[in-house]
Amino acid sequence: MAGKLIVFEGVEGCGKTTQMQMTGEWLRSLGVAVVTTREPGGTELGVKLRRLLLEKTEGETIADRTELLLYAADRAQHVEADLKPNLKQGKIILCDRFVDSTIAYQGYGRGLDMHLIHQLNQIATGGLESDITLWFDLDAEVGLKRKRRSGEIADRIEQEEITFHLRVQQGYAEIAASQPQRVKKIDASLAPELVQKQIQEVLTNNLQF
Ligand code: Z5A
Repeated sequence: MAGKLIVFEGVEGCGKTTQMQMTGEWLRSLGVAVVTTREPGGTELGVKLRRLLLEKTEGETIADRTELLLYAADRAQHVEADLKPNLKQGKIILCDRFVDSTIAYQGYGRGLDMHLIHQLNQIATGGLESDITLWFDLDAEVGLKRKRRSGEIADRIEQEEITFHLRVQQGYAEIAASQPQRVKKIDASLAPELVQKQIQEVLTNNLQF
């Protein structure tokens, strides 16, 4: 495949969305063909799954394994209908969350079996991996505070207790330590311009546009 898949990962409020936009603008200014997408919700079906996954529901709670399967279904559709076609066309894809979110949230956060998660990720992606994953390293409590300050209504996962978010944060740190070639740490505690500077350095040093 000719294109490149660049994934943005991290805890809530780490600044992924802000930085994806800035990165897109920077790459376009260099004449690079860029598309942006996200999980869950990168396809029409995914938008419906995202609503099911993140809206708070009265009464019935979503079981952990159901949640895992819904994220996997979203990903399988995203890979087939969006990521693979764009990569074939040589596009640079900026993707808000991918397989490491499932490892961090459903694996470290929910405590689901890692072997099962890896198997499902494999099925959902058909083996597609990111060319590079930018991990926005930020204290989970700082991220949640940023989100609260933004005034957005907290979704189902954000409302989990702080220990859940701390496990997710730890998960990302372990993923990054185990795959330093693919996962690059970005200090997300700095001002947006300084975070963007790190991203541009990492992408310039690791990818050829
Ligand atoms: N999830 C899962 O469990 N398993 C999976 O496999 C997948 C996902 C794929 C939706 O993700 C949820 O799905 C997520 C994990 C779960 N859990 N929740 N909730 P999402 O990515 O759509 O939602 P999110 O993690 O809450 O991201 P977000 O709301 O889009 O936040 P963000 O992208 O990290 O940050 P932001 O929107 O750029 O910034 C947040 C605020 O901080 C905003 O007011 C900014 O102006 C401010 N900000 C941004 N940068 C800075 C800096 N540098 N300094 C200070 N303030 C800043």
